[in-house]
Order: sequence, then structure tokens, then C-alpha cells
Amino acid sequence: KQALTAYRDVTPRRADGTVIDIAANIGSLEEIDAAKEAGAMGVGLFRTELLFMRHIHLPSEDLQAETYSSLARAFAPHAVIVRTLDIGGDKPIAGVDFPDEENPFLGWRGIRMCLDRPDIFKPQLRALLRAAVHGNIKVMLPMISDVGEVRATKTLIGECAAELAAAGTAFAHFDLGVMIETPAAVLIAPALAREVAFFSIGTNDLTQYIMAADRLNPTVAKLNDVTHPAVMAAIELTAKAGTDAGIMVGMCGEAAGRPDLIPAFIAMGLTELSMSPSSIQRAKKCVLEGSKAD
Ligand code: PYR
Repeated sequence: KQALTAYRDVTPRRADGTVIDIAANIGSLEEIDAAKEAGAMGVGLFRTELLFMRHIHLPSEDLQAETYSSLARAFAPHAVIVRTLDIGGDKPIAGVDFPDEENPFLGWRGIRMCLDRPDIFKPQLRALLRAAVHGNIKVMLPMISDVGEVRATKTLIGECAAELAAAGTAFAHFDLGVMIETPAAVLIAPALAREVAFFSIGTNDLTQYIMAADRLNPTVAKLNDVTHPAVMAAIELTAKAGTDAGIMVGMCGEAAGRPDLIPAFIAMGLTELSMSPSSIQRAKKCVLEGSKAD
């Protein structure tokens, strides 16, 4: 068995020469070294929840700008895709009063909460605009189920840019994308693709919502299967809508690192797969050997 480390620095391509980005899912600056050591071609999912959960107060715009700038610098020229705050009543944070909900996974979470709390969302968006000066920052919105959510976010980004410009603070525009993790997002993917620069498929939540099976409930664990034909069809519809519109389609759920599924995802048109750093070398090997076999 050839050591997987031999694949650390390869740039995997599919048969037609298109580069397949194998990126890392991380949630803190402490994980940068391990991701780079593994050969990550950027970050496909930076979870910002930890930044918010670590502190007694909401993290300031300055602290966020420093954090996102450090990430951008560490991986430039590769992209760092930052997911805006994705929390709900199942994992509350200081500074946000969550309502009591029967079904927090169907409730006030992700983009829904952020759009209702511009006092939290706008500092994050301003921090991301500031960080974009220092590298290749991209931003993606979680839990999207309506085109209006994207448009409302764009309005807020426009306000943030105007505020930074008025204050004389340096900023740059970033590519905006959406996570595809609800059935609604899959079904309106062609309309979403006209609004954004990329899709990232979150297979963990997408599987739970397509199958209507709580992923933390062991009684329905059998239904929580990304290889179910319904989930694979949802991924394929998303990939087709994105590639037809000419935007990048990636994946950042656990399935992205599975060697048994990677060839199918690449055949569907995905060009970015983001995973835990420990899966990166195996995934690069898989893409490389898949393209050789073509
Ligand atoms: C998901 O797969 O649902 C993620 O949020 C990554």
C-alpha cells in the first residue's frame, strides 16, 4: 500500500483537465496547520459557530475581521469559504434569546436567525468584507430555502460596504454562495444559481431534510443514508442546476470525503469537495485514480 502522504501535494484533475479542489472543513485557526499539512487546497467550510460559542459576549467585528483575515492569508491564493453563523435552538449562544421550539431543526436557525438579527449579522458581514482584502474569501449562507433570503443578504452586504467606505475602512467584495441543504433549495436551485457565484451541498443536513429523518435519532438511522436514491437525485439536480448556470458546485458534508461516492460526484459536475483534513490525501488519490481509469 503506497503511503497516502505521496498524494499530499498533487493537484487532482478530472479526465478533461479541470482541477478538483480538495479542501478542508475547519472551525478554528488552531486547525489551519493540520489542514495545510494534509494538503488542503483551501477551506471549503469554515464554521464560525465556535468563534461565537467560545466567548461570553458576541465576538466583535474587529475580532472577527482578524480571524477571517488570518485564514485568508494562511491559504491564499486558495479560497477560504466562510459559512455565516449557523446556529439554532439546539446549540444556543450567549447574546441570542432563542424561542422554545418543538422542532429546532425546522425552526429559527441559520440565515433565518441572522436576517432577523442584523445587529449580529452585519458585524459578521463587515468583518468578511474587511478580510477579503487579505486573500480569497468567499462567503456562503446556511439553511437557505428561499431566493428572498439571498436578496435580503445582498442588501445588507451593500449597506455594510457603504458603511465601511464612509468610515474609510479598507474592504473588498467577495463571492457569495449558498449551501444547498434543504429540499426547497434543491427545487429552486436554478433560481438560486442566478443569484450566487457558487453552491455548496451540505450532505448531512440535506440527507436529514430530504429523508425527513432526524440525524440524531437512532431509531430512524437507517433512513439517514446519503446513498439513498432520493438524496443522490437531489445532489444530481443541484449539480445540474449549478453547472447549467456556469457556477461552481461543491460539497462540504461528510459524504464529500467518501472514496466510494467521489467518482459519482465528479461525474455529476462537482469541482470542489471539502472534508475533514484526515480524509484529504485519500480523496486526492481517489480523484487521481478515477481520472486515470477514464
Ligand atoms: C452539512 O452537511 O449539513 C453541513 O452543514 C456541512
